[in-house]
Amino acid sequence: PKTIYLKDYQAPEYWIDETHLTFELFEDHALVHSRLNMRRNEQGAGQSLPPLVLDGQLLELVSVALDEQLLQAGDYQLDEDTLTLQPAAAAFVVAVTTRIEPQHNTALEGLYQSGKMFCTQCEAEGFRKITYYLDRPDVMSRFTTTVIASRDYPILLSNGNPVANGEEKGGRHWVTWEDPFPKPAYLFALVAGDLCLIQDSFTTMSGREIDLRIYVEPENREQCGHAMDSLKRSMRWDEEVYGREYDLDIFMIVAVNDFNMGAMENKGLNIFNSSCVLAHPDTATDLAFQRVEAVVAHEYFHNWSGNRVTCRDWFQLSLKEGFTVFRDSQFSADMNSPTVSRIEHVGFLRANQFAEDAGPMAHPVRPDSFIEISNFYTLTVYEKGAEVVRMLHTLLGEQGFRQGSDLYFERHDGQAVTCDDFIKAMEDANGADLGQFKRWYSQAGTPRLAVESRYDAAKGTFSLLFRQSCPPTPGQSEKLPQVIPVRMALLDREGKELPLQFEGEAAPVGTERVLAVAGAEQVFTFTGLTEEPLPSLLRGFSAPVKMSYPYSRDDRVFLAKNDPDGFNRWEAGQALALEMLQGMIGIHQAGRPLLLDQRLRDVFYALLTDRELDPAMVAEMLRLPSEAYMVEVSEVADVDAIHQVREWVRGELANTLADVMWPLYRDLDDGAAYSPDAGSMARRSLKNTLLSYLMLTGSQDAVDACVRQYVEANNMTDRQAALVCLVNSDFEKQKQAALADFAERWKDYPLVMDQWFSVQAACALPGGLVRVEKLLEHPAFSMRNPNKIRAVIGAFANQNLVNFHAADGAGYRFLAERILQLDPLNPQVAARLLTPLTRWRKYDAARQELMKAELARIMAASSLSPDVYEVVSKSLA
Ligand code: B3K
Ligand code: ZN
Repeated sequence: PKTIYLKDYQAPEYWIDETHLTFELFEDHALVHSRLNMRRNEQGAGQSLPPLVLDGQLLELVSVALDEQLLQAGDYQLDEDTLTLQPAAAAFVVAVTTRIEPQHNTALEGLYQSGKMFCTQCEAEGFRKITYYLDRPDVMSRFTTTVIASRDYPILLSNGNPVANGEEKGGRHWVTWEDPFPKPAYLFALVAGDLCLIQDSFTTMSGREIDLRIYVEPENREQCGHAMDSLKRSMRWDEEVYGREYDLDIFMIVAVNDFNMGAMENKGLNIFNSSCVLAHPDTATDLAFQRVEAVVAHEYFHNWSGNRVTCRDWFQLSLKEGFTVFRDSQFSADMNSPTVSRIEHVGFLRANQFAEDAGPMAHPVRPDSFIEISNFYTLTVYEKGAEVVRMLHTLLGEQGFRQGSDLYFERHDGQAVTCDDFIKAMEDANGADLGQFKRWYSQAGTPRLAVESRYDAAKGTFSLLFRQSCPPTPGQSEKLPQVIPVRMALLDREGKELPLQFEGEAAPVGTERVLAVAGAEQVFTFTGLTEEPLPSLLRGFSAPVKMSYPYSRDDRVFLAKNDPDGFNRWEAGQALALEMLQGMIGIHQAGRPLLLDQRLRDVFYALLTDRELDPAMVAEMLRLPSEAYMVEVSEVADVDAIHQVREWVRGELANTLADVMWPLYRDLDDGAAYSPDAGSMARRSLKNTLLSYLMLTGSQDAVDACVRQYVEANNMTDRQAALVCLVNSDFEKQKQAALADFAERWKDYPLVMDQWFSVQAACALPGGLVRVEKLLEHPAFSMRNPNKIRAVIGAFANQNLVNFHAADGAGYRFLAERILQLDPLNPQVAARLLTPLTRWRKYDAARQELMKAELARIMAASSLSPDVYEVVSKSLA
């Protein structure tokens, strides 16, 4: 496999002005006829015409013609990944027919069959599995697509608007679609199937009426309301917040069961994993509802940040992904509680992206090189990329950021551009210099920010001293300082924010500031302080860094109770719990008895007894730091100790606070009719958090309440929460009854069965591997369906840390075997499953050896995909 470098980028030799495609779909194959109107790229053109090198993979070439002349074998060159022709003029027409077999496409890239429907997935380089093409994002073309299929596929879709249709002999029919917007091939889409339509409409800000369509298999008809509603809210939001209006007359979403990721933003025809479209209170949890809302918004927002303005090359992926994740997180914050939504994002980022940054696959937001681009749809490109855009928003302010995004869209509409172009628009619109800020795109690794303070009572000054550094990552041993925005306030003894006045300022300005820390060391001094303040730093997690400040435990307790900034209240509670847990892990490892610091219990008591607080926020604060995050912050992670100590603390809290938890649980468990609004979701969230604590008391009352909640629930959130508690308990009889009932009730609902699988695969009780191997035998499991693989194998390897990391290495061996089995079928999903094995440096010497041995075993297998090869070889390097 070959490494591709950003520094080698060259503009294409040819453009494709028009792309005419005709698909003939049959039961055992498909014929793809393309007609490409091509033109030499004049930029840098010399005298002679260079050869035209088209990308193509796994294609059977049927015929190729140049300017209507059929070519003979000697007239072109055919290699494994390319078709090379020699044009004779600067403008010409290429016509190619290829034969493909969507029925046998298990990689789910290109044109494939999912159940009984045909669909496509082209990003990043899937279009070359459909026909020979210049499959790169900077080649943008106007597409006209005709789909011909049997009447068994009544719905035939592609990008743009339908312009013609008709009948053919033999019960076949056709539809022609025309997309007026030039686009790269990765945004091409086609769907054929027997689908039912859910239709609605949206009037844009300029008064245009858009036809909104969701296509699903008939049995899912009742589960589309939430996606449609989310779509309409996204469209309105993008108009209001970014001034972006939808451009085509139709917007379509299609749900498919077999899909490698969440969804895909194809122009005018988004194709979704059914898990990100379908949602009904009986079958989907509140979290699933929120995910549908976020993914629908994300794909819709791509219409501007991705489609109208796209990427020049795949190294720029974060240009569209980081920006679009930022946009969808702003949207989710506006639709739900902003603080809780930020807490969830940050928790996810710190447990997962920080681990990626610390591992062998660490790479900058804009990578310098890759072997397989599919491996770079990462948390770094998406989530850290979104944090980088968020920092720009923080530094430039709401208005400055909007001016920058307006300029970006206006300047680059219809173009394929780079991250530098994005930054340039932000600079030009604000008269700002973001030269140093741009290091966020080129340097990998999570920066450390060590903060100290000094109070001078005589002068009334308070100084904050910042020191930043960033650990080495593969290929980058030295790092330069980055611009780190620190949103902060100073609090007095009551927790009130003090007026902020820098040394040299005439008067205080506001009570919250953003400090732009740019140097390796930098001091900020505030004046006019008559007592020593307590700083509230990095509010809202204003930069993706690991910050430290020498807070005492009492400071943290104070902040957890009093910081006016909700995010930092949560953060203080988490830091307090984390510090205690880490101390106790040492004690546990030394074989000494555990004792709980009463200050954590006191914070919990305050949360449980203050009925004024937002229940969603209380639920977040009652949650201890996740095991994954505790692994991430460990020098050497002892997963058994992490699990045992964390569960012990949860048990202690439950036992000593059961008296206040019970009345609150009963209050919240009020039998109210189901409602999907944010307030009701918040109450369910707190209720179910309490249930999971109460179950740890092991009392009969608790298991009775849990069983009753399971049986009487009028929604999936409550039912699934009760199931999770039972599965993780020792109440064998009740557990088996609930599992059996659940499977019987939902056996015809694949997405609900995914939940049934993952609840069990993630269960930390002993014997996890045996249970998981049994799940693989279940008739509802399939190695061909990515959702099932994630629900069983993914949940086991990523969430079930004690069982996956069993000391005998059986969990590692199991995962390696599944990866080797999956790689020939679906390399993208196989490569993703490797993630937990890439983290071997986090564990003790014995486990490191076992994990590396499995990686080496995979490496030794013959004919690995480039996807798996890249991750394994980099992990062993
Ligand atoms: N842009 C797609 C990702 C495609 C990944 C293919 N390997 C989904 C999204 O980010 O919206
Ligand atoms: Zn995206």
